[in-house]
Amino acid sequence: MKSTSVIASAIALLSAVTEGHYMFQTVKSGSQGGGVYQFVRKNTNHNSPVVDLGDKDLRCNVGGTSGASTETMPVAAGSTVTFGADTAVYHQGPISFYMTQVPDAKTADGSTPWFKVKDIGPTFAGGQAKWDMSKNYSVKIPSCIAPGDYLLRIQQLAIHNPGGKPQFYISCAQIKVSGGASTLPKPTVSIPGAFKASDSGYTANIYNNFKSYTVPGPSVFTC
Ligand SMILES: *[C@@H]1O[C@H](CO)[C@@H](O)[C@H](O)[C@H]1NC(C)=O
Ligand SMILES: [Cu+2]
Repeated sequence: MKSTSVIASAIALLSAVTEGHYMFQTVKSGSQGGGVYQFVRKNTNHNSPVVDLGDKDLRCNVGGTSGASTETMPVAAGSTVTFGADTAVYHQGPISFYMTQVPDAKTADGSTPWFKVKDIGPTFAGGQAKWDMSKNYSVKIPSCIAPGDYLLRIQQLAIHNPGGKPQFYISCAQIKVSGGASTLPKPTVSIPGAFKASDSGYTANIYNNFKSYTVPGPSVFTC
């Protein structure tokens, strides 16, 4: 039918123009940081999302397997790091922060064990879910972890389209933690591997009787 093909081509056009997405480009901590892709590895996919649960690009996005041209930002353990995106997040879904300790943040490929530092899920009030859809998201670097190089990873999991595949929007920052202590963070997970197609927070339908939500991945490590 004619109307169907008109709709189909309209949808094709729409998905073509909406391919680029909000990208986390900056990190800041106190007076440190702020430059676009100074301390954050640059993706090469305009954040057209990663959707395959077995994809190594779930670690630091397409183009982010190393960071030779990315600087490493000094951060004291216990301080706050804020990511900034070029435009505010506009697909509903949770935000999570992960870290992995590495010998050298510039060359690390993200194959080392990751621990989760923070989740930002929805809040529920009056039967309505509210998602934090912002340009900036902050995380506190745990005060008890060992000093050294880490990748600090932000992940926004867009679940706005139940029935379609959830979409991962990711960036990794390179940081060098000073101070701290010697607590070994746990639990750790590998990426890919940490997210399963059967996770309730992956399959959730946010439009249908949506009253509670569990962010996918391991539990959050606290000191
Ligand atoms: C918030 O994000 C913007 C980019 O959208 C960035 O320029 C700014 O530095 C960020 N603020 C902080 C505190 O990181
Ligand atoms: Cu989109």
